[in-house]
Amino acid sequence: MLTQRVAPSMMCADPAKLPETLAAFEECGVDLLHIDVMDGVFVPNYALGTDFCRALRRLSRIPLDLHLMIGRPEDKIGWFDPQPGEWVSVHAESTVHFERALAAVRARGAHPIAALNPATPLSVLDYVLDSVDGVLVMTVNPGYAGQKLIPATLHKIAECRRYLDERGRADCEIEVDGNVSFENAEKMRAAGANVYVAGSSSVFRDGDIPGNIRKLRRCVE
Ligand code: S6P
Ligand code: MG
Repeated sequence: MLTQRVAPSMMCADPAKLPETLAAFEECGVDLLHIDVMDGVFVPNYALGTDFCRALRRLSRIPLDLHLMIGRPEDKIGWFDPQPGEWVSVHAESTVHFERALAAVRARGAHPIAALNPATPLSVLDYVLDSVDGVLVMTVNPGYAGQKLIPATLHKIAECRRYLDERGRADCEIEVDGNVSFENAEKMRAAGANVYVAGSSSVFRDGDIPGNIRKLRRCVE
């Protein structure tokens, strides 16, 4: 049985309130801090970088969950200095050296996660399954917070769970990212997800961060 994990999306956090937000996360037992790294090339937006990761490691003991939405990730993983126990997602669509990038994450003692855009078939995992600890199923197109769930991705989560179980990877985690509202989180959980990236649709909604985390946990426990 996989642990149900909550990973707030730091791109949605108010930078002016970072210390108190992190203190609330520690208090609530948040599992991972989701960091969206965007390079303006792989996705049409810029977001969070290496200095921000360094600052978070100083301010909090919660492991980082780096979501790399960048070209040539295999050349840049070291820039982020992934620490043992942290998670690093690499997009299958972002590199012709997918396995090399995942192996570079593993070499640093971090957890390699294969990230898939909504339109990307699960078959891209066929020859990298031994190199991953999890799959990040994007439930929106990457690039922005505040988008609407693409409904077909709910089936994809269920297919992904089946795909992994049939290949002896019941231990492989399924992370979901994009419009993880309270309502959608229940459906994602029913489909087989166990790691929830929580942004403007849940944890950062209406200001009550601890209340929102408790509510999200109730939806997925
Ligand atoms: C999107 C990014 C996500 C968002 C998150 C925001 O490219 O990977 O991690 O930050 O989805 O959450 P919400 O609830 O606004 O969709
Ligand atoms: Mg993300």
